[in-house]
Amino acid sequence: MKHLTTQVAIIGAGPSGLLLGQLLAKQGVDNVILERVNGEYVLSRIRAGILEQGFVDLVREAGVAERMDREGHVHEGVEFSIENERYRIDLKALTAGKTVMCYGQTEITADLMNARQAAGLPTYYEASNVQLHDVASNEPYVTFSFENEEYRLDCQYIAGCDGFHGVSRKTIPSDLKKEHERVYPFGWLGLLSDTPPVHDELIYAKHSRGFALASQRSETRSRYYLQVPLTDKVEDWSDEAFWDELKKRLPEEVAQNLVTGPSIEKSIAPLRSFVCEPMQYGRLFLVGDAAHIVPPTGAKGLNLAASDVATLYKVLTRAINDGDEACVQQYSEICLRRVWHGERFSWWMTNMMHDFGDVSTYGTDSHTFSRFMDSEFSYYLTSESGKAVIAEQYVGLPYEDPK
Ligand code: RFL
Ligand code: PHB
Repeated sequence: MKHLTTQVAIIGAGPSGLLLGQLLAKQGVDNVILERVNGEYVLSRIRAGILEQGFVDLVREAGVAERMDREGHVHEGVEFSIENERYRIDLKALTAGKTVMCYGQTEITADLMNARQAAGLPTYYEASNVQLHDVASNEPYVTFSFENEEYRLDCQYIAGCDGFHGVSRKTIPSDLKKEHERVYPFGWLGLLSDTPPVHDELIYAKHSRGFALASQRSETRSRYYLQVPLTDKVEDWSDEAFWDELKKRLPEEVAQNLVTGPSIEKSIAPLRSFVCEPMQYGRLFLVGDAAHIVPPTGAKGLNLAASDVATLYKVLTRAINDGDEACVQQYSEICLRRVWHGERFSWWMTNMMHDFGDVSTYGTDSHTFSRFMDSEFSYYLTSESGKAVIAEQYVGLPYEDPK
């Protein structure tokens, strides 16, 4: 058994783990990251594209913003459509100047990986059988296997940044946590292509054939999504079938401009709302997808991970550098307040924009529910105060500082 020691053991090298590691290191706090898969695999997962101002500021604070500031695109507005009707929400005007940044999760992750490597900070990729021990004590530790050797990592705190299927959340005894979950009766089929985006801002399309989203990564790379039944498989969808269906769901005048091409990546993601309460157990803190999942309709998943990271790095720095150990007790409450707002917004946008078919919801039959949602969506998109409500949440609610 090899012995290692650090101040913070971080489980998972996704965006949460890497950003936390970078911010802690900047404050002089030692950390080691353990990741189950290899770096290329982490970078092959095509996910988020929209970063809130709070996230952008945090990446700048971590000193890793150079490429994001050069290559990312600031979006001052976002579009929604209902069949052929288009509605623009002027984010900047409705939020006193706030905007979002279009820059892929893959790019942020690559930037953080490079910065970590350049700083010589330790990351164990392909670490298997990661297990957390004595997390409720003052001397927690983690064991794992790496290159056919067994390791023990002693630490002061553990950050569980290992996503929804990770090991950290499972370490919290079931009688001490409450898990809230809603699984939706459909998924999103995503396609990435080296084609120019169909529009310079995102378009979220509500359509009788189902939801669609026109997103982007750069002037030459597009990301599109279609709502699909959970029974569909990626193999069922040729590129041609995808483009045909997308054209039907986007407003006609937009669809006319769609440039199609071969897909670089295609995958189906199930949609889920999930929260684990509390997000802390002893010296273990859950961060990002390990603690909560949102359906992607509000572009909130990665952004909620970032606000958890902002809170955790501040309380851990105070506990470790200033000896203020009581400070960490605020972590879960601060995070959960913002998480529930993001959960509610994502759930609401998902309800308003998707076709729930014949699934009856909230005590109404499916037809009535669908009418309520049609009415709610068109009301919010045509009322100035309604648009302001969407804009305020889309750009992201403020972060709360620890006391
Ligand atoms: P991740 O990215 O899942 O990383 C967790 C890491 O932990 C590793 N791991 C382990 N390591 C060691 N031992 C174990 N036992 C381990 N088990 C797991 C994993 O290999 C992995 O590397 O979680 P993190 O860092 O919290 O980041 C969360 C984000 O990835 C996620 O919230 C977003 O991608 C959600 N999301 C979006 N968020 C936004 O804010 N804006 C968007 O526009 C947006 N679009 C999306 C999205 C997610 C999507 N999918 C596929 C779920 C679009 C899609 C389609
Ligand atoms: C994306 O570009 O992948 C994306 C953008 C906005 C969303 C979800 C996904 O709401």
